[in-house]
Amino acid sequence: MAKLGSYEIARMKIKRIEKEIRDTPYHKGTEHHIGRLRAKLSKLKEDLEWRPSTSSGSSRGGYSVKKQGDATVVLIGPPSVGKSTLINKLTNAKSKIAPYSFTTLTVIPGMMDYRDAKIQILDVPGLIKGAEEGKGRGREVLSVVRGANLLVVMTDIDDLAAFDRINKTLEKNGIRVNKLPPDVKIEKKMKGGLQVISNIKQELDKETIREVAKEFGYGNAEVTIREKLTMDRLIDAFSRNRVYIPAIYVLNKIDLQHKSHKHNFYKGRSLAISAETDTGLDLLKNEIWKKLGFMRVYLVKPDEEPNNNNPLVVTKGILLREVLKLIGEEFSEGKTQAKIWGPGSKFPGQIVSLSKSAEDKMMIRYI
Ligand SMILES: Nc1nc2c(ncn2[C@@H]2O[C@H](COP(=O)(O)OP(=O)(O)OP(=O)(O)O)[C@@H](O)[C@H]2O)c(=O)[nH]1
Ligand SMILES: [Mg+2]
Repeated sequence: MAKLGSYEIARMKIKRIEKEIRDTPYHKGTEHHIGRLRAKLSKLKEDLEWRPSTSSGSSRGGYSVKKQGDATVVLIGPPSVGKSTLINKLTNAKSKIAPYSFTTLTVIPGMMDYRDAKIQILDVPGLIKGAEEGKGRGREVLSVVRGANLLVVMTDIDDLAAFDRINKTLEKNGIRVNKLPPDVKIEKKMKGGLQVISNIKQELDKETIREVAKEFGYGNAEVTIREKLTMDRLIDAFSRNRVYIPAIYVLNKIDLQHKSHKHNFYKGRSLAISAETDTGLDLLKNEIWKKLGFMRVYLVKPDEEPNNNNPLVVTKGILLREVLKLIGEEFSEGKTQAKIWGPGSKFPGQIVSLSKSAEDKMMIRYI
């Protein structure tokens, strides 16, 4: 019998704990036991990520693409749903298209110019079942996904179930889609044991929260909770490998929709497009822009009338002070206020402090 590597041993441990969790009925009396098992499981999975999998062989090149532009969008979905067709339409990329699966084998980057922003889009190999175990370059694809600012999850009208399948794969890999991180602050202390502070009544009992914290190695810490936690969110709060990424769901090939009317089911949840006939592509670009939280401000030079000549792409909620920082030191020196026109101004040329928020299409002259 072949000797088991540490990867296989860890996977066996994971399987065993997963079984124990399945076999343990969940109620108040077992809650902290389950909490501990879940924490153990999460830690084991974290460790696995840093080890090479023997089953997927050595990592080949092509998967570490430099992030460029104002944001990076990763396009994922099952094989042959039209990912490459779409990236070729949205960007300058020339990704190979073919009527069979596994046409794209590495990461193909493209750049989309949209509303003065440069948005990088990455076309990756199709995600298949078992991706997290390395099938179909799955682990490499998932690691590219982790670096994304936004995911476009794509399938076609013949495989509506792919959305749920892919969501599960992402979840299993610690990738949280369209969710905010748990509102939990963990402060390590030198002594004093574990303090759990919550201003809301929690359904989980404090003992469970303490057990989980301990399992993650926090013996002395202050844990401040500001949301009602489920067990999943509690584990997420302590796990270091979680990422929180927004996503858009796209259903392709609606030009073939006579084949199936089922996609109505996904209306509201997904955007229906045809990459081949360009249907819905403008809507998709707008959705990408919105979901990235982008907006534009216009910088007005001291000697100029308000105008739209110098756009700057920024994210919503940014303060005028932060916009100034982005422009560079030589411009920001000595500037303490701003004169603004358009959205956000009470009247044209209003003078405001730099702690004001910027608004989409605001014209700004720093003074
Ligand atoms: N009818 C129709 N066919 C499409 C559409 N988009 C892509 N296709 C076709 O679907 C097939 C697969 O397209 P690709 O763009 O190569 O798909 P992919 O998702 O990149 O596939 P992999 O790289 O193998 O994962 C090709 O024959 C395309 O011409 C569409 O909107 N409508
Ligand atoms: Mg492809």
